[in-house]
Amino acid sequence: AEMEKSDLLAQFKQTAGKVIKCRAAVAWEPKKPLDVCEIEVQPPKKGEVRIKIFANALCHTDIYTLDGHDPEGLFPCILGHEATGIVESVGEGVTSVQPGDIVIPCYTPECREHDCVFCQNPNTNLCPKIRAFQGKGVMPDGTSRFSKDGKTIYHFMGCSSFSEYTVVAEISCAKINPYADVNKMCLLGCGISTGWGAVFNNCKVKPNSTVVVFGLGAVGLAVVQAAKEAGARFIVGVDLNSNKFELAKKLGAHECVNPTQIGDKSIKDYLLGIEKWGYDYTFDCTGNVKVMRDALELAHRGFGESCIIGVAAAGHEIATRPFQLVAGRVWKGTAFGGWKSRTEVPQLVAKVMRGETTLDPYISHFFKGIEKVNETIDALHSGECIRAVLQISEREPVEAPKVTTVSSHRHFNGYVKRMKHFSKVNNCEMQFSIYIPDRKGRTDK
Ligand code: NAD
Ligand code: AHE
Ligand code: ZN
Repeated sequence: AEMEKSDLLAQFKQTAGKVIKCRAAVAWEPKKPLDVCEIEVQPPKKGEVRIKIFANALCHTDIYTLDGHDPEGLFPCILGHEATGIVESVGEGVTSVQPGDIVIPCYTPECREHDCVFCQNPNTNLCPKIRAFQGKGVMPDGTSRFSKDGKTIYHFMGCSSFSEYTVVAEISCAKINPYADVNKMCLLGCGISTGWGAVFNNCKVKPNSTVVVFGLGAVGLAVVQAAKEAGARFIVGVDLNSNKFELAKKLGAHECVNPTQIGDKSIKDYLLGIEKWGYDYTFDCTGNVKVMRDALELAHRGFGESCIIGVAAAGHEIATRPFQLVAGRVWKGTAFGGWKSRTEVPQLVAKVMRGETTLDPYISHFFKGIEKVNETIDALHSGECIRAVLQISEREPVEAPKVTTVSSHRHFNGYVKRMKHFSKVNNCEMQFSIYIPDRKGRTDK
């Protein structure tokens, strides 16, 4: 917290406990441009946190809800769920964050209670503590913190980050490194984390495996990037838009194919022409139920796994012949890549800050000012966009001590990492090596 300019913290002391009037992008009804207008944001209640938003990237799911495809979509609402911000004030009983902390609001919370069978299980992140309220567009006391001229505006996915200020539950608030680049790390609030986690957590992709990724938006590209990191030997990207192929190849795809450019062949026959028995892992990152079927049926006979990441429109259902599963294929899915949000999102931020992976290629568009919000939507529709980041408030620059990874080698059930940093004490760059043993399980991270 001491990292922020003291005048910002002083300003937060002034607004704490009071209604804040600020600008937000309101979705009054489906399929209409967002309306940037002044709203009122109530102070956080018990167990809640009010956040000043720095940056928000647009995810396809925001568009899906705006376009009226989400059975849980409520209007008017404030969309946005891929963001960074700074805690302005906290409600009663909040202990894990304080004003001045840099946070990523997460649509998947983590209550960490001893009797939460989900938080206590290392194999899932689906903490249900506030899920029903998130689906109804309200906070856990059943009411909204947003209004305009007395009219209630609903929350969205427990985040609503297309606003200068928002209120989220404490259990949805991942506190990250205060030196993090907030214009970049917002991407870890959804799409990229999801793609990485589908590979590392849900499928646990093995070295030397074969992978097909349908849909090369940010989510699919993150799957490609993670599959490459996991050591996959053959990664195929599939998209109707060939503009996506260059980046997919840069991130690790060995081959890219456009189903509209393979003559009369179906994409399934085309891909089975390369790997006769199918692929070890296939991922749907499109939300199209026909693609989901192809993805499942392209999983390897006997042991292939197909992971659904895409979100399908209301009323759409998946289908396949049960024989496909009898023949050993596994159909699974992911929510937020299986990451336990408050625990693991800060670790993903750290991984990026150490230079072990990168978010840079995903940011194809950057807009300054909330009034540009509809330009992020136009960008995502244009087919040229991977992620459009909207800077909602500028953060004072903070000077971070840089520690980056020089090399990382497997060594006796762990890694030896050589790191470098600039030592102010010695006034020169210095290197050191550390040995990090493997984690035994997700819970001892
Ligand atoms: P995006 O719109 O940026 O990318 C989707 C890509 O799929 C585009 O490149 C598009 O050309 C391609 N595509 C569409 N139809 C296709 C088809 N029939 N065959 C091949 N390619 C096709 O979207 P995104 O932000 O990357 O999100 C991808 C999907 O993942 C969306 O459905 C989104 O709602 C969902 N999502 C799910 C989670 C989760 O936790 N499960 C998290 C984030 C996003
Ligand atoms: N409201 C939709 C559900 C949408 C959905 O499946 N959402 C994904 C996240 S998309 C992020 O961009 C998810 O993780 N769902 C788990 C959850 O608890 O919502 C509907 O169909 O009702
Ligand atoms: Zn999303």
